[in-house]
Amino acid sequence: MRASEGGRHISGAETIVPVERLYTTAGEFLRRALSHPRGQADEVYLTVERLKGAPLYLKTLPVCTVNIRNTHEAWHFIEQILSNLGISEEAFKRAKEVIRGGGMRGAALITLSSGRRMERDTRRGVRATRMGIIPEAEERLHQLLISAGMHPTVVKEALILATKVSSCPYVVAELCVSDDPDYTTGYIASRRLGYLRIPFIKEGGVPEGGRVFFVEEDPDIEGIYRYLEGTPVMIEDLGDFMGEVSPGDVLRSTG
Ligand code: WAQ
Ligand code: MG
Repeated sequence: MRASEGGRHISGAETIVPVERLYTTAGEFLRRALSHPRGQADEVYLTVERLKGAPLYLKTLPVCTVNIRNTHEAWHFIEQILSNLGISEEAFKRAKEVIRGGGMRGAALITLSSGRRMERDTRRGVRATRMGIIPEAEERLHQLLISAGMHPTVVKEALILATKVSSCPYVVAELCVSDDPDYTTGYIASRRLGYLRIPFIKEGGVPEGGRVFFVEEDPDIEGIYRYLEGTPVMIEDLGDFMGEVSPGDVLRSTG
């Protein structure tokens, strides 16, 4: 689903569901498009297609929440952790520009050392699509998120997306800030570190957000698009949920 108002991106969502859940899912996506905190859509596109080929089955990244108290601490932590993952200052600066600018429907691809933008269309970005979760794992995830006090839909969808993206060859890390003005927790995800939730990644009331996928220096762009946009991925199992961790502990584990 993608929804816009006067050409401005409002909301997007994707999933893979069994045929009998199509009606419910389409209704939920439509409701989301029409009651989004970013504004009311005046155009909504729903695309439905049968899966071509068998999906890849993955387990979600392990999840933890970094104990952060304000936006300043959040960005200080992000800068350090990205640097430990081999991401240059240049690439970090470019990523901040993308996220502060907002307005993209997809993610930016930024090379980790020279900090170059690699998307075919830098206004749209690359969109991770064709990913879902099998009903049994979804039920368990839902219970886990509710008892951890996390937003069940937002975190479920972000974790599924981050798990697919982190499994893409050439992607080293992802940085995400919601474009929902009231959702102020973001994350960094990578194969090495898992899914690190970062509270206070932005101030409340800010409608800008975005995603950056940091990629190796000479990436196979065709291959990245084919995998992220084309290859179906289903979550079939859940990684650990580890609660809160201190920024220092995470940094020491990567430093
Ligand atoms: N593929 C690539 N980029 C996307 C996609 C996608 N499927 N969906 C959204 N984006 C980009 C786009 O630029 C959006 O503006 C930006 O990401 C933010 O999207 O554990 O809700 O859907 O509590 O607003 C993080 C949850 C939630 C953290 C992130 O993102 C937590 C969120 P949103
Ligand atoms: Mg959003």
